[in-house]
Amino acid sequence: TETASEDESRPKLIIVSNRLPITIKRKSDGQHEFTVSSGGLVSALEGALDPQEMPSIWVGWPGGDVDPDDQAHVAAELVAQHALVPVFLSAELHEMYYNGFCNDVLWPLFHYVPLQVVTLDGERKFDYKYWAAYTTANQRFAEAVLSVYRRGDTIWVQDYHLMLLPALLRRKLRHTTRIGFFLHTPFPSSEVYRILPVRREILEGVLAADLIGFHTFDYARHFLSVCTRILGLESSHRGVEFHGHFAHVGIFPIGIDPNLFLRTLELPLVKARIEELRNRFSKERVLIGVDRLDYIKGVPHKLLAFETLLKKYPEWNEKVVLVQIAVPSRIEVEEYRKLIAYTNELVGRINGHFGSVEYAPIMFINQSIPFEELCALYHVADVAVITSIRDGMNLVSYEYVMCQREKCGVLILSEFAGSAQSLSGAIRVNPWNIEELAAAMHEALTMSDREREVKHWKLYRYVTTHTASYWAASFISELRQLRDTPGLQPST
Ligand code: GDG
Repeated sequence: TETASEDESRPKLIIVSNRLPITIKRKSDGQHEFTVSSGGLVSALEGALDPQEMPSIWVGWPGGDVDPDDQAHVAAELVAQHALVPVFLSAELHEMYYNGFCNDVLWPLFHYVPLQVVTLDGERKFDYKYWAAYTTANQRFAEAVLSVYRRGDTIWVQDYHLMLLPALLRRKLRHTTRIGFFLHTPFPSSEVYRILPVRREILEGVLAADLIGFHTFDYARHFLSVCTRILGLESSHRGVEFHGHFAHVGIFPIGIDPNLFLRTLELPLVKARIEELRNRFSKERVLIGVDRLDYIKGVPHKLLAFETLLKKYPEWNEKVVLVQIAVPSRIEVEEYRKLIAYTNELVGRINGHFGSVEYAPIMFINQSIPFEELCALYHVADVAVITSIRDGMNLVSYEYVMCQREKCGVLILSEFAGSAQSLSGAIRVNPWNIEELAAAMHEALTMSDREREVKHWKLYRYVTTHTASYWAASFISELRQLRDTPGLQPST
């Protein structure tokens, strides 16, 4: 792997995200073991970057607690072996920055869940101590970026955790340094965004970037209108000027790595598992749901609609199952614990009512499953059901399509997911309309072969052309081309 120290002179791309794509484990002999994870962003960047043309380095929180005595040599090893630069945060700072501000203030608000004044235990949701932690954490990231930055480097900041970072960096870097920012969540309408007590600070943080990217046209439009209404700035569809600096705004819908799914389905182990699952479900049709257990994913809506399907269309009793993978997520945040309790109750109620010794309508898997198992399940499922009440994009919808070349399964997709803007081959639903959602499940289960094929190929064409590496490559190339924007001095 190319590292900064091997070739200090060549301009590089510095990627910054909350979490580094790595897990660190301390072995019994005191040494550290690193496992690089293969998340969506990792494969997107792998496909998009040519290390010969531009080496890259990644800055982020390495996860867990690394003993302060070990930090220096862990950092040295990570940089040298993997071109990863760790930002160590104390457990307390991380808790307040990540759970307190990112996941309990920004995340709900960006998904149209307004802030509550107080929580059940009497604590305020928006508290300046969380905001202070967010500011401090962003400063730590800035210091780490600056420690590896060399003149000519390009910087790409990811997501809502780091919205102050563009401005913090800009203070120290000349204006010819290209800084990009991409938001993976929705950006809400101004009437919701304006609730945020630190709405100006967050906007000013992001506006120091040269290029601000969103998944969809609507998110970009909301952002521009917020700049006008809250900061009183003039904007055009191209972007917005703030303190003599022009922040370009662009739409870059993310995708997946389609070949990863095609390759995985060819593995003998996965083929064998598909056979097993086919036998297991020989008498039942299968609906599949795959979600982090987050309130934005609308899992209760899905369960209620499935219950309505069984009630209103009794012919499906004992003939259909819903396999719901619900990966536990952010369990330190109260809202997520309430969601787990409610979801468990619903599953119990529905299985209790419609189940028998031979049959349980819902298989609720409240844990993460291996990627190979996920692909096999996608492959055998007749229908995928995505009911997000808001979702920046939703990659599960793309992944299901890639695993359905043979069966041409049906995709039921919430109109509140970013991916609904582009996946016109899906049955699009409003997840709040439980009756309509149940009817869509029935429609999907009874759709003719011909219609399924037509819909599938529409979806397939989109997913295979709008890939993750296409996303990353277009963002980076647009960011770098801004060098040539008239009025800006060439970078030295
Ligand atoms: C955010 C935005 C946006 C899930 N369960 C298992 C598993 N997964 C994988 C899926 C998929 C990923 O997790 C989830 O991605 P999504 O895009 O659906 O959702 P978020 O995590 O909320 O991501 C979202 C995304 O950022 C990118 O910009 O699309 O809107 O909210 O890849 O396959 N993977 C394995 N086992 C599981 O049990 N191996």
